[in-house]
Amino acid sequence: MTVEQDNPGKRVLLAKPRGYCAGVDRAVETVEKALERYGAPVYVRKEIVHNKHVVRTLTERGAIFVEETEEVPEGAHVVFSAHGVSPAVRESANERGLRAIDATCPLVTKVHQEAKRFARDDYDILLIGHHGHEEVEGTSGEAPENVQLVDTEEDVASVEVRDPSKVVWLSQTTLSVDETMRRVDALRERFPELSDPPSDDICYATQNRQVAVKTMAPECDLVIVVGSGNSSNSVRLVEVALDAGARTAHRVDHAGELDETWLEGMRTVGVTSGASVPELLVEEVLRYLAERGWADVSEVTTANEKITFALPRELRKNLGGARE
Ligand code: 2E6
Ligand code: F3S
Repeated sequence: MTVEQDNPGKRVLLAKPRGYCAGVDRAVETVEKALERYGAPVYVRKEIVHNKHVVRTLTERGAIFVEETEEVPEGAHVVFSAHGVSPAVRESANERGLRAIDATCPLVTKVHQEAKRFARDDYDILLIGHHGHEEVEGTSGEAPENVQLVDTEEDVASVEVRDPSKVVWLSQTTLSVDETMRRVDALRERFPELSDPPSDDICYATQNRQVAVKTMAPECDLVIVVGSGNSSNSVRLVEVALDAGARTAHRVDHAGELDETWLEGMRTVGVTSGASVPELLVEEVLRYLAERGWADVSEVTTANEKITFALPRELRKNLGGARE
């Protein structure tokens, strides 16, 4: 049976932008360059980015992922992940004589600077984000006395501030834009003088991937989001797709997790991927779909990203050797 007879109208809409953002690209390259320059092993505190495939590949090349700097041998190189660290983590690494290389995304660092600035001006800071996520732990750690995490609706109702005229909200970089604005509206009902952040905390990459998936979702019977389960921005893409009208949406780490039954009776399948996802994993999903009759792929482009970030300072230094 030919593809056409099998199911006319089978098509794939492929979101663009999708996959690696500038911060992830820089963080992954940081570990690769550190391995090249210093040799294995290079220690990495937490997952460099929230993607199983990336972590496995770097482990194979000699990276050792640890939960805390205490696990790193004294004097060794340690890379801080793209999600950022609190000053307490930096101090602990310093005390142990570790040679730290900071792969924190510059857009996360920007939120840290905002937290420090508002704390200096003695504001109460309501940080919208997900409980337990490494990024909010790092940002909160910049001003633990001033920052309170607002995750759920219940948190909006229970949070208390010292002076309602000196309150600002900041956020994690990888939240759903719409969901965040709902939290802000609810917070503003309680604190009408709530100040906004000086610039967007939800980063360009998170926003762009959500706009792309929102654009194609109303036409999709199924949206497949490639990304790991602990990747906040990837998980948000599933929610955004469903909110925007996709009939169904599923997240998979790789093509091996796709389920044939999801495709039954479907015509238009949307595909996208989170900011920490190598394109190779998307290509495997497209191959899986093509083998089942979804070979007609059209890209839905809502932005062209050009942004790149320079490598961390420690790796930009020219050692005068052949390696640079
Ligand atoms: C660092 C900061 C923001 O879980 P989350 O979406 O935050 O993280 P990743 O690693 O999946 O995405 C990239 C990233 C890194 N986003
Ligand atoms: Fe940075 Fe946003 Fe990527 S904060 S790591 S550019 S998802």
